[in-house]
Parts: sequence; structure tokens; C-alpha cells
Amino acid sequence: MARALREMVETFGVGLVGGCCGTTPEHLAATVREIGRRPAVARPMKPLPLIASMVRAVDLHQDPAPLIVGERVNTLGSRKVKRLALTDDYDGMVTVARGQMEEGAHALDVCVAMTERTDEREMLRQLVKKLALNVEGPLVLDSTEADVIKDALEQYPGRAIVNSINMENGRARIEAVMPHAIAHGAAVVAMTIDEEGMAKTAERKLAVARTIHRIVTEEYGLAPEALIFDTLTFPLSTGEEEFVRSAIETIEGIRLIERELPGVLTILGISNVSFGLNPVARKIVNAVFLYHAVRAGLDMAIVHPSHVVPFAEIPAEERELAEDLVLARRPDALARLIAFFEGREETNDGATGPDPMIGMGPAERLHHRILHRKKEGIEDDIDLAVAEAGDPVDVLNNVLLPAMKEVGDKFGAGELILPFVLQSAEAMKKAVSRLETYLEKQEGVTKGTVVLATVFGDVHDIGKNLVNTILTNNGYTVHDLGKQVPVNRIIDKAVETNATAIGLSALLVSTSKQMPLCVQELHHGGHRFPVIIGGAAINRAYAQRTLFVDEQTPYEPGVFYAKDAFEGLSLMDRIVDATRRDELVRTTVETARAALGRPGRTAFSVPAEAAVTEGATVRRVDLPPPPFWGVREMEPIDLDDVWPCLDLKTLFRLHWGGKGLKDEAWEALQRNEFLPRLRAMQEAAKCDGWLQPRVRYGYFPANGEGNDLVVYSPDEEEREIARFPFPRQPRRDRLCLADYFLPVSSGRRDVVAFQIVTVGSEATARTERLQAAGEYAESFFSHGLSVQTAEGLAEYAHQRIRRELGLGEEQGKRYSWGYPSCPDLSQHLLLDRLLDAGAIGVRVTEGYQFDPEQTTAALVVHHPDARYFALARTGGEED
Ligand code: THG
Repeated sequence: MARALREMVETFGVGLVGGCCGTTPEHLAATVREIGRRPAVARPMKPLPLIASMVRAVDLHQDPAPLIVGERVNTLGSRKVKRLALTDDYDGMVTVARGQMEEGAHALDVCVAMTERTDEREMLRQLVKKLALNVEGPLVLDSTEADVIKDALEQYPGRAIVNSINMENGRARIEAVMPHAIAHGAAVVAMTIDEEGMAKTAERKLAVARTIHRIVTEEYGLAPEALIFDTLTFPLSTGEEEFVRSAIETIEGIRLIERELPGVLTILGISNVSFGLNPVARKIVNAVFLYHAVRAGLDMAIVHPSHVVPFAEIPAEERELAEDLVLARRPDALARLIAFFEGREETNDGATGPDPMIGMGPAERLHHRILHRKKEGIEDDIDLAVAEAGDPVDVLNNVLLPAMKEVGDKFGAGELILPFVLQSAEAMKKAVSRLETYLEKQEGVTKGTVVLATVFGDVHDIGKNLVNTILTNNGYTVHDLGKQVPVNRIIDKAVETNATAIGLSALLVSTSKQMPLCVQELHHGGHRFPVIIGGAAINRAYAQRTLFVDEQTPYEPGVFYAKDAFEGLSLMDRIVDATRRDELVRTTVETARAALGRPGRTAFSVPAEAAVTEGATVRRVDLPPPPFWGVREMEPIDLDDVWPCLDLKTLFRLHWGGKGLKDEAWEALQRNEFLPRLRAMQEAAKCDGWLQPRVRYGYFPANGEGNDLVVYSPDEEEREIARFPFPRQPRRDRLCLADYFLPVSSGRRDVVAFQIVTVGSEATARTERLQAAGEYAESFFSHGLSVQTAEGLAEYAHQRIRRELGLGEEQGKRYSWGYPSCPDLSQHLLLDRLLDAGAIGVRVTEGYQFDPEQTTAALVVHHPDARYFALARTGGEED
């Protein structure tokens, strides 16, 4: 026996021998005699390109390539998985993982990152544990956090792939992640990103790959066979010039890396290439991209396995369209592809996972539905919950209001964006409406009554509508008087309804002056309504000044500032409670006194500059000949021509509430929520005509005179018909818009263009209808799109004017009223006179705003030196 062992040691390099149960000391003594002590034989070890789960090893070199990595067990890549993860439904995620394996995945990418949660580390550990026991395929651990990767590796009983490292912050990520990868013998995905961002060209991708290769193989001793490069790709759906060739560069990058760095592997997230396209088009584009990437040497692909269409099965025409796009073979490839697939529906896809509400009682389900914005079926749960609790008021106070409070808290913490809050409010409204059928005979279920209005002269009410939505759905009775409401109507309504408080909103500095006016009126009339104010032009300091009806006397019931709808709600909750209200009034007055009492803190003071009339001389330039003199309406405008001018970033971030998000969460929000919604709304707008783009514009003879732009009649060049005084910078370059026009003294008339664009009043009407119908989110989205479409239309008109004047890229700046160089909104009246805004259904309000709200006007300056400037800032003056 001992001799046999020696043979094993000598011929096969066994490093350790011994005995356990059944062996005796004699046997071990014989073994020691036979073998003795000898140094362990170093065995030649060739690292194999294999990964493994607990039960299965998988060759990274699949034949045929590629190795399929299932993409869907990813909270950033699947709505369903995110839902499951948010409710800690690990079994649900295991089911998705099994499905991916059944559909043909060799391995699974696993990611549980979410902005809604902070426990990614624990979640991934849990999920990895479950998956290891329930799914045969090896795992790709996808996280940006080193400690998340560390715990997952420790949990995993196989050889995993770490996804991923990069050089976005130099060596930091490598240094954070590599020690764990090495300790656990994992393979590593390295993305070709460095401090300059995602490498765009094949050469740059190779260069970044070389650097990473050197560091991880030489310094950390990673085998090239365990190093998998991801050459990353950008979506082709943007059509942006900069990215037209990105798929080609990605494919070329694979070819270069496979050639230049022997032994390493390559991987790609295929679906990225087709984000933003319709699902049918996506499948085809993905398939074509995958085909070409594999031909270039791609080893592994992250995909939705059942969505992979064999290249040979794609109809020739579709293949051609997709190849045109992927291989950048023609400039109109994107448009042709979109047109071809427009309206094509998926046959059947995406079964819905297990319902997270299984096993919940009615109260718990109500909470879940409100938090997760699921209004379908909420009425049945109200019926059940009322039956269970016996008292509808209980259901309101103990179930619905706490759920809405949680929504508000999450919004406050930046975990929810506004449209989602509105969808929760929609669910809430449906629940409350049902609840009201039980409440008919009960008195006093309202927490209080609020009279709400946007002040006189102001046409903006999206913010006020939000306040209405939140208060209504938190148990208050709201009388919403709409926009442009005069002070006396507000007060009359408050008296009539015996209001608990008055809420006032204003967007503009000019109209916000209605607020102190209202407070003065209330004070002199001896009224007792607390006032809450808010809106874009309002801040806490303004509210503090508004609180005081004269130097010493505060308006006794109080004036309070609410920065958003939820602060308004929290104020109301204190106002309806007598003790908390006294405390609130007292501290508000004290704070205001302290703030206003401090010297030099009159927050509204604009430094009084002596009027400056002289600027630097502006060089003379050739005058562009206008195509006509006077005013015209642009021929009927097709919305499809306006969409390319839409500023999506402003729409999504500012108007649709996405500004709090970044990175993956922001990307996911765009592709999962905003882009599909935008496309649907654009289609709808074209069909039912709720956006009606109209433009009036004109060219006039004009001159500068001091700080004034003087406009002359197109028919009689001698007759002055309008004069626009503009402010001049008091310091620095002393710029003033009037300078960009030939002076009167030159004896020649210059030319100025004016434009006014609107998308019509139906947009406003639609927003209001939706709001009234409780479709809060849709109303909010509609409003945002209509405002931004008006901006896009302004850009469209502007481009047209520049073209007609024959101006180059950088020439022909557009100035709208309300901006620093052109601040005086009352000049809208002059513009109205010049262009006859009424001809396209626009009028100017008493506050000098346009009605309908989705209207904007501008003047266009052809002078090549014209630039945007601010007035009194001390730093850089570019606006
Ligand atoms: N490289 C590496 N890792 C990656 C990526 C990569 N991990 C994540 C991602 N990119 C790959 N995973 C996905 C997952 C899903 C989708 C795309 C890429 C996807 N999801 C649908 C969508 O957003 O339209 C799903 C919608 C839904 O069901 O909710 O397309 O590039 N190393």
C-alpha cells in the first residue's frame, strides 16, 4: 500500500498523502518510511478558460461562439426583476434565472443595483446563495461596488466572472476589485473606459485594453485567459453623428484586441446597441450586431437568450436595413429602419412573473398598490379592507394616508421621481373615491379645506396642480380656482368655504407681487386664513417679507413658504392642529424677524446702477437681405419636422422630473419609461391634433439708438412703429442688444427678425381635462411635452429665419423676453402689435405673459458678434 502511494507521488506528482479511518499507525509509519519528506512538486498549471457553478463547468470558448450570458436577472435591465427585488422576492428572481437557462443561457449576469435601496451588498449575497443552489449555470456578478463583489464571491461555490473593472477613475477600481477576484480565482470583465470616458474608436479601445491588460496580468498575476474585455457600444437610435460609427468601432475593437492581446477573451452587452428602438426592430438590429461581432471574434454575449434571432432566419430586407444602420452604410439608415418597423408589434413576449401581492391581506395590498403605483383592482381591496376594519375612516387614516406619506418621504429622499409620485396619487384617488361611497353619511372626514389659486396675471399652474393632487389625496378638500385669479375672488371663496388656509402659486417675479397684495387685503379685512405660498419665483425670504404687512406687524394667521407640494402638505398638517399651529406661527414670525432684522438683508434689492447708455462700438457688417418685409404666418407645420428640434434632456430632466437621477438609473428611466412614453405621445399628438404648431414671424427695418432698438414700418421706412429699450451691462463690455444694429446715425436701416410660436390652446385644455379626471401623471407628461414642443418649435422657426437670411452656423442669435439681456416682459405687448399674435390665437395677459402658456416669442439678431450675456454678475458674463 505504502509502495503504491509512493508511485502516485513519483509518477503523478501527488503532493499530500495520509490516511483516515481504517488505517493504523503501522501503515502510516510504513508510508513515512517509503515516501519520507520531500518538497512539494510544482506542477505545471495551465489556466483553463473555464467558469463554473457548484455543479457545472462551462468553457468560455463555445463552439459555435458565443457563450450566451442571460441578461435579465438585472434590476437595471428588467422592470419585472426590479419589482421582484424591491419586494425581496428572491424566489421570483430564481424563476427568471431558470427561465433564462431554459432559453439557452450558458451563464447568467446578475445585478441588483437600485436607487430605491441601499442594501445591494446583502441583496446580491442572498440572491447568489439562492441561485447557486437552484440554477446550474455559472454566474457573472454585475456590480459597480467592490464590497458587493467581495461578498458575492465569498458566497459563491464556483468560479464566477466579476463584471466589471474599468479605468474611469484611473486605477482605483482595479485596486478595489482585483484582490477579491484573485483571491477567489474569478475571471474578470474589463470595460474599455478610462478617465476620458468610454473609448469611442477601435484604436482607443485597444489602447485602454492594453493598459488594463498590463496592470492586471503583471501586477496582479491574472491569467490572460481569465481576462475578458468589453469593448462597449452606444445606442444607434439617437442618430447622432458622433455615434453613427460606434457599432463598427466596437466590432473593430474586438478584432484588434483578439489579435493584439493573445489569450484574452471578449464580451459585449448586445442589447445596448438598440436601446430606444421598437422591440421588433431591436431583435433584428441585435441579431445583426451580434453576428458581425462574433465574426470579428467575440467570445461571449450578454443577451436575452430567447430574443436571439439566428442571422440566417432574418428576412433579407430587414437584414439589409439593420446592416445599413449597424455598419453605417447609409446616412438615412436609422430613419429607414424606424419607418419600416413603425407600428410592428411583438407577437407575444414577456410573461408576467409571480404576483408580489400573493399572500398579502387587503390593507397590506392597498399599501403596496399605492407605493407601487398599481391602481387596477384597488377598489376591490378597499371593499375588503373596509369589511375587515369595519370603519372606512380607519382605512383612510391607518392604511391610505401612511402609504401616501411613505411616497412623499421617498420623493423627499430623492428615491422617487415626480411622475411616479403622481401615479401613486392616481391610485390613491381611486382608492379614496371608492372609500367615499362608505363615508357618505359621516361628517368631518376631511382634514381641512384649502382654497388654491395661481395669482392674477400668471398663466402657469402645473405646480399648483401638483399641490392640489397631493393635498386632495391626503385627506384635504381643495377648491382650486385655477390660474390668473384676482385677489378678491380668492378671498371671497375662502370666506364662502370657511377655508382652513389659502394656497397661492406664482411662477414669475412680476406676478408674485400679487401675494403681498393678497395678504394686505386679508389683514385689512380682518380675515383669519393662514396663507401658504410657493412657486418658481418664491423663496423663503420672499415669504418672510410677505408675512409683514408693515415694518412691525406680521399678518397674524401667518404666511408660510412651501418649497414643494409635500412641504405644503406638512404645513397643512400642522395648521389643522391647534397646538402645532400656534407653535408654527410663532417660530415662523420669529425666524422672519431675525432674518429681516439683519442689516443688509433686503434680499430683493437690485443694485441701483446709474443708467448706462454708452457701449463699445460694434463693428459694421454686411446686412443680410430678408426674403420679404413685414409679417407672415409660416405655412402649416408638420409635427414630424418639429420633433428633431425637441430638447430631450430638458424635457426629461426638467419637465418630466428626471433630474434627480444619474448613471444607470437615469439611463434605465429614459429607456424604460421616458422614451417609449415620448414616442407614444408623439404618435397620439399627430393623430388627435392636441399640439397645433403655428408660427408668425417677420422682418422689419431697424436701427439701434442708444439703448433702444427702433423698429420701422416695412412699408414706410421713415415711420417708427416700435421702440424696445434694453438694459446695458454696467461694467465689463457694457453690452446691450441695441448695439448689434446699425445706429440711426449711419443713415442706413438694418434688419431685425421677430418670431412668435405656439402649440395652441388645446394643449392647456388637455392638461386640465386630464388633471380633472385624476390622470395626474398623464396630465403632467402632457404639460411638459407641450411646453417643450413650443420650445422646439421656436428652435424650428429660428432655424428657418437663419436659413432665410443666409446666416451660418453660429450666427443669428435668438433672444427671448425674460432673459438677462432682454428682461422686460411688458415688451410682449410691442411684439404683439408688430406680429399680430391674435392671428394665431395668442393674447398677452395682464402680467405680460402669453396665453396659451405654450407660446414663446423672440427677436433674432443677425450680427455675427451677438452673444448671450448677463447684466450685473461679477464673474464670467456668458449666460
Ligand atoms: N457590458 C457588461 N455588462 C452589462 C452590460 C454591458 N450589464 C448590463 C447590460 N449591459 C446588459 N444587460 C441588459 C439587460 C437588459 C437590457 C439590456 C441589457 C434590456 N432590457 C429591456 C429594456 O430596457 O428595454 C427590458 C425591459 C423590461 O423587461 O423591463 O434591453 O454592456 N459587461
